[in-house]
Amino acid sequence: MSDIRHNWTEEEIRAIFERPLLQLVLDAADVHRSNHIFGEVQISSLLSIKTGGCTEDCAYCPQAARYNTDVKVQALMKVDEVVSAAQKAKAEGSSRFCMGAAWREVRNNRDFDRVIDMVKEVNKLDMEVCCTLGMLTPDQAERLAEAGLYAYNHNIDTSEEHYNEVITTRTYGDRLNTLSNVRKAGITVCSGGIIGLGEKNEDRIGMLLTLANLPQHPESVPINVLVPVDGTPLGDNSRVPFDELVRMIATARIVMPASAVRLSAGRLELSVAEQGMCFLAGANSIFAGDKLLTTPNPEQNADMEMFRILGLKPKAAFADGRPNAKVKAMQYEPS
Ligand code: SAM
Ligand code: DTB
Ligand code: SF4
Repeated sequence: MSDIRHNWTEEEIRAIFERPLLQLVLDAADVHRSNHIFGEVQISSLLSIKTGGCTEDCAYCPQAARYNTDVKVQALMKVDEVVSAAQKAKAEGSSRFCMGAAWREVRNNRDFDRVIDMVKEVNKLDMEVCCTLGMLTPDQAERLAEAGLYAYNHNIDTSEEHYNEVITTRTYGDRLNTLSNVRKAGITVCSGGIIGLGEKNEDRIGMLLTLANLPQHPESVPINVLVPVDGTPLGDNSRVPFDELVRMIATARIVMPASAVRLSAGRLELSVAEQGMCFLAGANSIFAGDKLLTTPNPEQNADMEMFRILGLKPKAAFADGRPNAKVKAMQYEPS
């Protein structure tokens, strides 16, 4: 097992990031092998439970109301529809089910009550339940934890320096605050970002520095490649070259050795060989299913074929334990 460090310096991370690519991949593979079962990949499914019409101005996002995209606004789904989607995802091999809402933040209203019911029902399927609903207060995080939420996704997206070029309607500090509320409630943290937003290498290094120096590393670190969507301010951005994605994944693997690094949005444009190199470089999680939230993702058959070709195996649900139970038990243990 590698040392888990929270005192990385920018120079140290830059020195890793700038290694010759194949050397970097080999080093990341070593770290990966000593901390994880090599070839085991977590499969997570996404469902957009409330789509579009969002008040925020995230420049990459097709769901922001202010941009003219093809996304159709859809009100919060019904609980039974969500449960059916989760059952289908489980039957297709997913161990985690992530529900996303195009909200700035959670409000204490009937919609939140319904999300709580969704969490309870999906939890009964023995899947790891995840939500991404925007900003959360400590009380809301606590309610989600009590309902059985396993993970909460809230991305920092980029470096603090580049953040204001991409989003102006909420701050970097707001994001970190939500992550801290999630952590305190005993829910596992899923947080990463996007490459291809017009950031420099310094910003990619800065984002990894922020994540790697959190008091506890996020259990999952999604690395998304921007999916440029027509009508958004970043719709004309060019695609991130594949070697830059590999470099990002490998560096994340080395600085956060125990975390799951998720090869997230952008897989549709990658060949099996390119994805294979990402797995070699330490990626050990994917989003499966033919849709992410609103944009397409590889078909299930294509992913099954990729698993066969590369000799990958799906990771079972709760293989890392049930942290809600663990945290609660620790809290009540006599000292
Ligand atoms: N509204 C909530 C929020 O912003 O936290 C949850 C949903 S939001 C769509 C979740 C994440 O998806 C964003 O933080 C961003 O990292 C990612 N994302 C959104 N649009 C994307 C795109 N076009 N390409 C890649 N990633 C994207
Ligand atoms: C994450 O890091 N990526 C997912 C999930 N967390 C919520 C979302 C990707 C969205 C891609 C654009 C879309 O499909 O709308
Ligand atoms: Fe809204 Fe989330 Fe999209 Fe930002 S990323 S516009 S908060 S749905």
